[in-house]
Amino acid sequence: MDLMLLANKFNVKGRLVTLVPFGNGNINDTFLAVFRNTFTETQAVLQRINGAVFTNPGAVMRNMHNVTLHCHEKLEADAAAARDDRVWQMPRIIKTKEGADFVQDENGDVWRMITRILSAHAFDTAQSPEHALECGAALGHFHYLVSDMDPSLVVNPLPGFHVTSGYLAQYDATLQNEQACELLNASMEARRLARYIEERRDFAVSLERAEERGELRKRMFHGDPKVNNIMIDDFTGKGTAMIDLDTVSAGLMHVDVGDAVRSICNPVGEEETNLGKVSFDENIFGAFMKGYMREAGVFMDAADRAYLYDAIRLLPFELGLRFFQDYLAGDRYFKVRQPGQNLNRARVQFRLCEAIEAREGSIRGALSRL
Ligand code: GN1
Ligand code: MG
Repeated sequence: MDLMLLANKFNVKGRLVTLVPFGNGNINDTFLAVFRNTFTETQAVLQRINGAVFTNPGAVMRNMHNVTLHCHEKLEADAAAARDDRVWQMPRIIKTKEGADFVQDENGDVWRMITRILSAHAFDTAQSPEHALECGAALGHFHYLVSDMDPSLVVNPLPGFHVTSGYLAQYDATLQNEQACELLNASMEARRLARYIEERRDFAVSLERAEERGELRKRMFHGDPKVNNIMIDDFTGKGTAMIDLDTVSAGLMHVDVGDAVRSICNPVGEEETNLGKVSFDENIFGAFMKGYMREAGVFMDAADRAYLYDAIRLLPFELGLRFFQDYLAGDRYFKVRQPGQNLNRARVQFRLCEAIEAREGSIRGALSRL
């Protein structure tokens, strides 16, 4: 279906004047739609849910419906009570003219439209300690928002998501494939990364074991709180919204903290090719954790705190493993613009994991002072 026709199926006032690719997502296709009338304009985000990744896009939309319903009610009650120093926001689903939450095209692909958070931007890297603090506050506030949501209102949108043992199993299965072995043997860097994984197999299941022992428990989490999913107000510099709600479901808060930290504390971001520039910025880390604890510290007990370091070390390892497995499997999951991009992304995440391991004492020290 023509994209313009598709965008016009949603119930937005005004005439559609532009539709342009938008954002840097690795999974879904995203466009900015601008609708104008005589006096003003409406900007909205049109997205195709990647059906190869999210095999049940209808469930993703039902989750989003229930999560936004819960959070919007809470946000409005808090705003009415003037609880906060700012207006916290969350995107809303824009219904179709027929009143549905999404449109299905002739290929069976699911398209949705959501409101754009205006006068705010997200960044691919941390801009300053103040920015990192606001990212922490935004994630902490999000955890507060979903903390009293009934987890049975959401289904697991992506079975296996953030189950590191499952990613290891998938990696092992990929290595049984002849083409994957060829790719592995063709590059010294790939073989180095494979050794890197072997040395960390025991550690990789640390959070899963803690959950099995009952030390950690699943709550509602975001699932993908990387820095460019955190909107910052253009006028005040404060965090205002968490976006990309596809993976909001039951999970460990630790995973969110680890994932946000891995994306915020590496100053050069996920696509750097010079590993010498990849590092773990402890100053940025301290600021992020301060903002996070301010909003979500009350949800953490001693066991939760005891596993924060493992989460911070694990998430770059897990994402590196996912990128590397996808490289060996022929780039089926994460979108690539050039060959070898997923291999490079894995190099960056493993380098970051190494930087974290080298600073273990100091990171644990900072965590114990929170
Ligand atoms: C994917 O699409 P995007 O960029 O928001 C991925 C995350 C990764 C991230 C790495 C559903 O998120 O888990 O951390 O890429 N999302 C999914 O950039 O797999
Ligand atoms: Mg995402």
